[in-house]
Amino acid sequence: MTTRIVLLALLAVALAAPDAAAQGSINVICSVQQEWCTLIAATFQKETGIRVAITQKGSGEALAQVAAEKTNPKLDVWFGGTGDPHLQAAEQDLTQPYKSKHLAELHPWAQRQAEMSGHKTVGIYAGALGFGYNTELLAKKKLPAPACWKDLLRPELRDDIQMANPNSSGTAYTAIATLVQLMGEDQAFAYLKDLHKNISAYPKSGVGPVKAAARGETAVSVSFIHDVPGEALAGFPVKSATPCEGTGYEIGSLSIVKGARNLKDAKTFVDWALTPSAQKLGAEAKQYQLPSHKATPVHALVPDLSKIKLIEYDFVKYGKSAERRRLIGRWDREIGSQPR
Ligand code: S7P
Repeated sequence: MTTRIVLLALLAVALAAPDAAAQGSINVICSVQQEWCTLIAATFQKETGIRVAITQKGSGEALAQVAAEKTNPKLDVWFGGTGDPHLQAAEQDLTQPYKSKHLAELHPWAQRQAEMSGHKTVGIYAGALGFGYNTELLAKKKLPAPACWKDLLRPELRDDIQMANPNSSGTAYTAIATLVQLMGEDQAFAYLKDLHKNISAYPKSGVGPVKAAARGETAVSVSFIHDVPGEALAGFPVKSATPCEGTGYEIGSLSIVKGARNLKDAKTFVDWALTPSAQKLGAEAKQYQLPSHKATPVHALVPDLSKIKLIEYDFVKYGKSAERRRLIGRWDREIGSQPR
């Protein structure tokens, strides 16, 4: 009798919590914000029984880690972060092709990302670049909200703008590539030189500037605008705007590392991450990118990309390693290393 009760109890535990009967494990590097990373790891593990070891790093740093481990890969999957570095990883043969069974269910922009890379990466979300601004600081300065790139050059914003450092941040690289596409390269660098006078800091992480704007440490940030509603929900006086001249955008991506030791489970993770139920975890973690699966519910706080003046971002050109190296090298020489 006692033995039967114990066996039934064990069966109930196994059925209720698949992670109790874990089948395998994967190592994931995650380039969205920590709350989303933690939520996907816990949910995937609960639903599949596959354990997830997750590390959060920005896009540039994640690319550097995947490249450094090329001959001895420790990571299986790279989740999120701007699309350009995922394309660069594909070009450098750091990631491997995988066609998920959900590919055809994704928005065309997400499928295009996969095609462009020989299916070594795929789009999981999209989001537009713009500004975050602290409404109270701007009111104190009697300044209107920034509406155009040129507004960031106002002398009243001296030492009151933050943009991330493109060496570590995919967000900042997207900003530089956007300005180059909008203005032409020399003019974009002249603009960045002028902007430099108003920059108080170039933080490592792409979300650093908007968090600083939310907390009143800077008046304006150059940021993905989907990072703003989460800060406002947390009670900070912060809003977003997109530039009148036009702006760039990211296709946040998902890749399997070449030589992944847990390939079967990595593929299971990719299939899972492309489903609507996994993609809606982004909004549950208060991150408001546009999900790539057509059937994922779009949260009301996700910015409507059709209302934003988006440029025809050239992902092929700006997703090339040589172009990234060249533009960041020029930024380091002409901007980042210069006194303000
Ligand atoms: O908050 C999420 C997000 O804006 O951050 C990602 C970003 O690439 C990671 O930060 P870095 O700029 O430091 O690389 C974006 O992909 C994502 O939308």
